Amino acid sequence: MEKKEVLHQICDVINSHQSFLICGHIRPDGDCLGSALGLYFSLRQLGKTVQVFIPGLIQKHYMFLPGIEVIRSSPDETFKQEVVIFVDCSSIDRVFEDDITPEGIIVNIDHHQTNKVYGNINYIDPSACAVGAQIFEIVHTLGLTFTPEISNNLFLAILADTGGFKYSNTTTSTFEIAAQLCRYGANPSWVAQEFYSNVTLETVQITAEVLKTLHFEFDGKLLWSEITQEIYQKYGGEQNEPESLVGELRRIKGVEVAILIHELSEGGLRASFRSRGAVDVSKIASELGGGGHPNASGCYIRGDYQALKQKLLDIARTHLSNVFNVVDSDPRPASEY
Ligand SMILES: [Mn+2]
Repeated sequence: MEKKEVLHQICDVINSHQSFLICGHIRPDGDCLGSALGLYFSLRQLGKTVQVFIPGLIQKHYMFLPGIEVIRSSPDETFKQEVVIFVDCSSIDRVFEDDITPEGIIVNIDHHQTNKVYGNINYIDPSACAVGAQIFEIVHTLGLTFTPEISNNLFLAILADTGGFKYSNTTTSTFEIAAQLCRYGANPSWVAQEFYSNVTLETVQITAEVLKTLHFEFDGKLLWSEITQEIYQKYGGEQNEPESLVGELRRIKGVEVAILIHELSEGGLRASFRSRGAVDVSKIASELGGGGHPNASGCYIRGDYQALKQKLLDIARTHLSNVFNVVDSDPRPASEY
């Protein structure tokens, strides 16, 4: 279906219903939060009844976002919505355990290639730099006023998912939308200052621990490291997770794939994968039950941490050997590079 047609379908559903539940994925990132809140203020402007549900912890450096206080970390059982709008969620189980589909018309707005197309209406656009850019189109099509609340939230969504306009998903349209948002009252220096320059000391200390133990393989093309529960416990827990650290690891010259593995307190692991482009890391994540983009993906698996870590690394090694035609991996300590 054409994008214009989907946009109009979504606007029709919005205009013809009164109560909405907006859902974002567990451990939300900037795109998820900014998109959900930008949409929240837009629906409120239309006089709709709206709730926002995003499970799990929200990191401290997002607390400046207008409307952040309306987000519920558990669903309100008494709320009966007619429409559920998922933002930035490749599958329903990113929000609801056991993939339980909530009541109502399901609208799925996402830009992940690996999206499971689970909605009654699906607006999936892998060419969109951020879901925030897709919400921009919706708000525009609805003919609403872009208030500073909407504009700052959508600006953060785009800033976060493009790595500050640095990643390959940054296009002419990204800058056009960002420019429009600034015209409508988004304040880029304020958003950037709040977002990038409010990390806790503990976050920096966790970063330092991770950087002490870097594992290079394949002649430096693969770099992986881990954050164990021991590290988290030493530095105030997972709310101090260094969010963009895996992206920093990818910056090291020669690194094609960077992997950061987090040990879960409940047993198992969560991992983020970043690629420079040659290796499609969404395929690695998919093999582990996760998903994402070709250059940025993730997975979450319960079980024995050490065993899962080895499995994950073996899968990653296979993908790297396929791309680079290297049979032998060459594990060397970081000091040799
Ligand atoms: Mn996103």
